[in-house]
Amino acid sequence: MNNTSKFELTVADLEARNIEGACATVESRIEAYRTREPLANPNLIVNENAEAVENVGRRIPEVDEQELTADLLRENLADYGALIVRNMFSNTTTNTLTKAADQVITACDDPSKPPPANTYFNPPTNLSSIMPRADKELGNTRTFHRDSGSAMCVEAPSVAEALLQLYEEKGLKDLLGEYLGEPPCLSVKKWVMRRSKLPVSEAGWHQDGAFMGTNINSINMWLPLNRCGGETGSPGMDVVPRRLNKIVSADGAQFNWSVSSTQVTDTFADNQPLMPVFNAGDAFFFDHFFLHRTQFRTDFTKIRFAVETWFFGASSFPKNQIPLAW
Ligand SMILES: O=C(O)CCC(=O)C(=O)O
Repeated sequence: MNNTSKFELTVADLEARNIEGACATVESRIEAYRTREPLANPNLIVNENAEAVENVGRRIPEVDEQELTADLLRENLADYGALIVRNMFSNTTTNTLTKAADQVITACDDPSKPPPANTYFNPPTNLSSIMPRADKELGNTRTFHRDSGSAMCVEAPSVAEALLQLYEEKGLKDLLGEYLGEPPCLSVKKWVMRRSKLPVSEAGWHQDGAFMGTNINSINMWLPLNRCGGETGSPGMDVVPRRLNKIVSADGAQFNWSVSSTQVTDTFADNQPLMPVFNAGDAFFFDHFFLHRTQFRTDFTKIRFAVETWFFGASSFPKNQIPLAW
């Protein structure tokens, strides 16, 4: 990316944002998709009927921010299923986001005692009406996040709007639009701040397409906020380093959208999982076919914070993940 901006997200800037204004903006982003349906036959980046991609090596490629282009992203996802961009976000920005993630997740901890509206908590009023089964679905989604040590970014519209500004200043809106072939949108459910719970649960292998559907174009940017993965003592991600263009069977798995550890070991005998080391501010890109889980081992000692942002094509999105306009 040659137009990389030096934009930093500071706590002072974040907390100076207009709380009501941010909330109204996020509400209107959600409304923009209330009646909008995805195309029945979008032009898909990954074709499920294509021949399986030959394995090009057991690694996840890495580049610097300056090297990142939509073509490079496309080539690496086509060959390896993922790409790590090193040092994409500054320490100031990751420190601010760590505080934000901690505060947002804590604010969502006890639904019976919501805090007064503030920078880190002010959920849009249309969240329950936008969900397919209104309050039930919203309640289930929030319980799922609470149990997983995560919270939806839209619970804190000031944080959500600050993230969108950060991404736009970084040139990501244009770059991801070029990658997706049309402007990106985001999703209420799959835009998440994470604070890992220790110990980590083992049963987490999944491809996000298993519950989003596969008639979509997607790109996830997973942004670790502290050093993690490998032998760092803080959970990163376990990943199967290859391009997949189908959903792997859920046989023997805990959920119908997950994949058992035995299945991973047997199916990918030549492509055993990797556990990359990530630094705060790296960006890890992959799509809805990439097979991964929160890194599993029993001896983690350090919590890990992260922001997970899924982007979709403005007309090739999973309606069940509650799209919102960018
Ligand atoms: O943060 C994690 O540990 C899991 C993230 C994940 O599954 C995802 O980004 O799809």
